[in-house]
Amino acid sequence: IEAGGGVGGTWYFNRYPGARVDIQSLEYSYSFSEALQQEWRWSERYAGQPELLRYANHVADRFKLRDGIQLETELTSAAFDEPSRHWSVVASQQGGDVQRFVARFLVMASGPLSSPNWPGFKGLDSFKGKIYHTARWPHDPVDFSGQRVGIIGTGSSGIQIIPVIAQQTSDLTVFQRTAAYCVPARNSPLDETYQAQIKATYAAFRARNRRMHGGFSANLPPNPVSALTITPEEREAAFEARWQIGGFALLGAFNDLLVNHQSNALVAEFVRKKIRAVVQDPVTASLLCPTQTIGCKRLGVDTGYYESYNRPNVKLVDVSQHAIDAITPDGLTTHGTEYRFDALVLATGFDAITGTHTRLDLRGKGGLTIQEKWRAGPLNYLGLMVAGFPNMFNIAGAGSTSAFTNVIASIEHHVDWIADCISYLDANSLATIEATEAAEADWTEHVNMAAARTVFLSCNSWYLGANIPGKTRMFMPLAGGFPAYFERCVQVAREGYQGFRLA
Ligand code: NA7
Repeated sequence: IEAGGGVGGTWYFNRYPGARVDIQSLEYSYSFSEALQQEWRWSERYAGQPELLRYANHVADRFKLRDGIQLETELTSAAFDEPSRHWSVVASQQGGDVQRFVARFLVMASGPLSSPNWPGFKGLDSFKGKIYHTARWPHDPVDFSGQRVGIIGTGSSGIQIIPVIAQQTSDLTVFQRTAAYCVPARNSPLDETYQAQIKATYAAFRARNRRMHGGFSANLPPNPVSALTITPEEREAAFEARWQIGGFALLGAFNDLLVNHQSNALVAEFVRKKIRAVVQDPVTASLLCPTQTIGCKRLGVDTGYYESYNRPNVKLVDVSQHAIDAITPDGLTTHGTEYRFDALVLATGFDAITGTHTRLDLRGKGGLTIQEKWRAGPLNYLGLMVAGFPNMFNIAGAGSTSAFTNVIASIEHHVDWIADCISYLDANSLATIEATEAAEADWTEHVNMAAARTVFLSCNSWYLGANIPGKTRMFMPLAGGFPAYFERCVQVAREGYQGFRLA
């Protein structure tokens, strides 16, 4: 059941100009078929959204998956029926037709970043011009030429779209609540020789990346040395070398940048220096320099983001001290000033990881709703299952490494685990599998502890649910690294699905 009008999920919906993956294409791709990974040819180091969508469509065609996918259909409710031990699922099709399904298993592959965050700005409906959300971008090209554009949000989506719109409009005003740390993508056409080299030993390349903390190489494996044990000159040289490589490589320059605040402050200052060197106006440069811990929000991987602010048609407005008061028919007001524009872009992100579940009428045993279950945070076991919701699996959900890693590696791992689990149940004539409350409590503690060992709790991020007013603050993804997580899931299965009740 797929809400979109085509396959591709995030790459179907997030089709804003400049949308691009932040992990190298050769890594951010499926490994389950050697034929697929040999035949697909990536054109860029970091594929853009159109290429990623073509890839998703190619996979759907190549493996003849389309007959099993019902597009333009939205899951509205799902309830576990205890007597029959099946899920009753209701979905609505575009046009309003309601469809009912009965399913033994419910696999929530609804994505960690799929429910857009539409902030409840006062007066949003009164705006006379068009409003666009990066996560629901129209299919027809949007022409901003000659228009004054306002954009709210400077996360990964904002920092990708801003440089592109800046070239099209006569006047772009960016409203920034939190300055983002960005690292250069250094995107380029993918070198054919390099692509051929990787393909010659693709299985080994994938296996090596799965042993990395994030399930990907970040262009260069992490350096197993503390940032505090070497001279300032050596440290600067290490940061600079990784800055030149681009992407997430920078955070691998030392092994304690994300666990030690003193080391973290050093790399944060390194990036601030880079921002000040690029942005010519000192006031704008200072507003663009983030003050929070680096890495506790996902880094932006940019192409010309900071440079955009040197253009005469781009203006930055800080809304960190004084929030946006209201959207008006002609723009917005903040701190007593009205900013006027013809079109408004919301790059305001997502109700991440749990947002799609909690917007549904999802009921487990005894009619327990997912909203009640997750009132104090998204309890789960192994990120895969929730006690009280038998036979419901989550893919890349809360409590798993999820979007904290190369999400394609995480997805493949989950899909394999779930497929093996269902085969195991069938082979042993078992009808249901459900996480026990005890295993769930232990796992939730494990997820909390893993986050507590890092710097990730020190700023507001979507990982913590802090971007959604009223959402319970809890670090949702597992920060303990992909290899350990992978191994734990395998071990649980090997030992007869420890921590699960099978019946
Ligand atoms: P993000 O990273 O959540 O960024 C959303 C941005 O929108 C961020 O700068 C927010 O500021 C800003 N925002 C959200 N609500 C408001 C309000 N009410 N007022 C002003 N500014 C606001 O979402 P993205 O789509 O950019 O990226 C999500 C992930 O997709 C990314 O991490 C990658 O994994 C891919 P804030 O920082 O909350 O102060």
